Amino acid sequence: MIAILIAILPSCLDGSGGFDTAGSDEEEPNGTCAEAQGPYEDGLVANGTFSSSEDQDWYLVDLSAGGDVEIRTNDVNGDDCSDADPQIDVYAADCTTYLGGNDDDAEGDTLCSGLVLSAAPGPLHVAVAPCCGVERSARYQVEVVAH
Ligand SMILES: [Ca+2]
Ligand SMILES: [Ca+2]
Repeated sequence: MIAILIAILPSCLDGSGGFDTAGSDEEEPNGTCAEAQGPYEDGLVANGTFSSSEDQDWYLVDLSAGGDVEIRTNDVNGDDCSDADPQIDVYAADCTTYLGGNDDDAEGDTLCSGLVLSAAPGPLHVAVAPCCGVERSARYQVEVVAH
């Protein structure tokens, strides 16, 4: 059993520094900006599940300082996010000002998503949803890190 666990561990690490299964669990309903769960401090790590192709999961992060903020999804399944194929979209405090988004990472080598944007201090809304309308039920992890 120990040997099996050791063999599995490396697959839990992704190219952006790995992940920690600690963190907040997603709680439905969270399908709109008004229902965003939080507020969380930056450094949020949240573990969620897409229950269908229509599932949107919104999170509210209250940034204590302005500057560069990285929002990314991590490969929790050891499959380069190919199961969840999560898309990230980021909105300002008013829920309508679009700040940026990403589907597959800029390097194109995984279906995990990630972006860095310059944000002012205050609320940031992060929507995570399965890309492209394909029916999915899959786990993902989203992380918001201020630099
Ligand atoms: Ca969900
Ligand atoms: Ca949801």
